Amino acid sequence: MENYEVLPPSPGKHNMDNYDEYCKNFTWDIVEKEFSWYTTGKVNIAYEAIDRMVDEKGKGATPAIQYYDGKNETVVTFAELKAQSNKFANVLAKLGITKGERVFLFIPRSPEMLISFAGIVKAGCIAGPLFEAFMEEAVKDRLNDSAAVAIVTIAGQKNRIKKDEIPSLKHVIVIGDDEANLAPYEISYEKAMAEASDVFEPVWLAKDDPMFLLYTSGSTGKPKGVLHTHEIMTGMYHTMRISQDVKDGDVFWCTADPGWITGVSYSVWGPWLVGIPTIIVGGRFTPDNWYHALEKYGVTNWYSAPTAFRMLAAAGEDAPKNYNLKLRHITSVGEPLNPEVIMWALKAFNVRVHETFFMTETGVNMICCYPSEPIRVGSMFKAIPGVECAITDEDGKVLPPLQMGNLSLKKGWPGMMKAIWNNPEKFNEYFANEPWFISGDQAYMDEDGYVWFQGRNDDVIKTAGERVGPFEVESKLIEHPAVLESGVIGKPDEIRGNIIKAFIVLAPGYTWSEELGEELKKYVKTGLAAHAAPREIEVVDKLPKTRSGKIMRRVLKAQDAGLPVGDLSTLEDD
Ligand code: 6R9
Repeated sequence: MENYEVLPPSPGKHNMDNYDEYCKNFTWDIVEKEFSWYTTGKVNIAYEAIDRMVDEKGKGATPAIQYYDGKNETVVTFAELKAQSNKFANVLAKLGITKGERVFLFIPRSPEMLISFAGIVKAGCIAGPLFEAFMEEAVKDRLNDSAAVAIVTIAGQKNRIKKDEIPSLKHVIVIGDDEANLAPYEISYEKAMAEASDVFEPVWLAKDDPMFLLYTSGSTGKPKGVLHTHEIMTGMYHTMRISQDVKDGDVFWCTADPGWITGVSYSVWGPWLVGIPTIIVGGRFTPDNWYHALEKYGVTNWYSAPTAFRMLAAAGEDAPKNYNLKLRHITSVGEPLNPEVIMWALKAFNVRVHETFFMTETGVNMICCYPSEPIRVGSMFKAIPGVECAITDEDGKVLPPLQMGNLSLKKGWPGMMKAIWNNPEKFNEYFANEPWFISGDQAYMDEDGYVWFQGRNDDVIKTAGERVGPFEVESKLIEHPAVLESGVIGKPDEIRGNIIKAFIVLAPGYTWSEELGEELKKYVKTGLAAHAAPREIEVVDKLPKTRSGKIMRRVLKAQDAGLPVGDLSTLEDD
């Protein structure tokens, strides 16, 4: 057991002050009772998160969206969000789009992104949020895999949607375009919204009807569509209370983009479900912009990521002193939280940073530290009440304390993915050791049940908190005529956690140059997505491979770190 520092609980009152008792008495029923469907049987998250806030909870005039682009601010109240999302649901209905059909969102962070998301879900359709940095191939793959019928986008991004290559796609709804520029299949968002009625009865569903489909990367193959249901609202509500510690009067800001799971659960739906506004800060990240947003809104509860904290720390410990901040609870997700970040936050804000662990597949926070409990620096604490965590071996056997193994969660919590779109084999892989959901992460538990994260079990890369599959980057690189073969790894980086590094074998007739390197980076950036582009490229004569020809990325990683790689003359089996 390593040495670790212990930080005492945060001062003040917290939702989990009676941790032991709360855990002892917890059943999901306690959370479910908060929703109207518990008695009516009529389910739609958009009703619980929006309409009900207006109709039953007197929150019509409360802001639901506070959008700030660094200069201008837009506020959308719950009453306006109800009306606007009704309009958008009517736009879809008029197009003949019905329950269960896939409608994608390809919009930078903005009120329109959230309004259309809400409208899609209210209409009983499945929303497909896409990160705005995706380029045409990434967009095409996701729309084709899910047979999407419509997509909402902005004028500046519509050229990345190649409708001719997406047979299922019938409609492209464009925000901010001149009507003269619209193709016959394109619809002006503004015009359609102006013409639509603001009255719409939510399409009533069952708890396990699909709500959204979010594509995420694995270590092999193209990104997989993780399907979530309306039941995720129970997990969102629960974790907004216990993990994010949100109480009446709190101001909560989750900095994640709604194109990723943290954004969907905590920048969009989580705040609405507990009746508070979501704060959306548009534009580019700069320390000044973020500190300014924290001050402007008087943020008390802040959810962000280690890379962002490290970037802020790099701007200087004293930088926050220029701002009048009200922070009292900070949470972090997406990558390991290094002790330096926790120490920086203690100095800069006099607030601890609390780990939260979850995945696209788990939907909501699974393991987290609470403000009412001491922090063992480096540990993620324990699974939330209602979820059981264990460290298991290859056969699903639960391992004793201090043994490293698979971080596993007992299946069946509200918010767990329902399916991998069109890919039951992949879905079943997660549950090969029933009743455990296998995360793909490695961890151990100490004697007191605290979970200590140790890293991924596969080749998935976390760069600046974003999940990138090496296969996608490798595939893109070998499409370039200069690249014969490629192997892609995450290389440890002080700020970003990892950066993407590509090893390439050049095609005959090509020689390496700085220009070629730049060209290849740009090639991935414009073909796939900016965040997936390699920051480093190294030319090698050949790549280490298994007997069946699979690239051994673990060997590349070890070589790159200057670690022993074992005897490479012995080829490995898969
Ligand atoms: C929410 C999100 C999931 C993977 C996960 C793990 C890593 C998430 C973490 C963490 C260390 C934490 N991860 N939280 N690693 N400490 N607190 O990031 O979802 O993009 O699907 O990634 O992120 O490796 O398996 P997603």
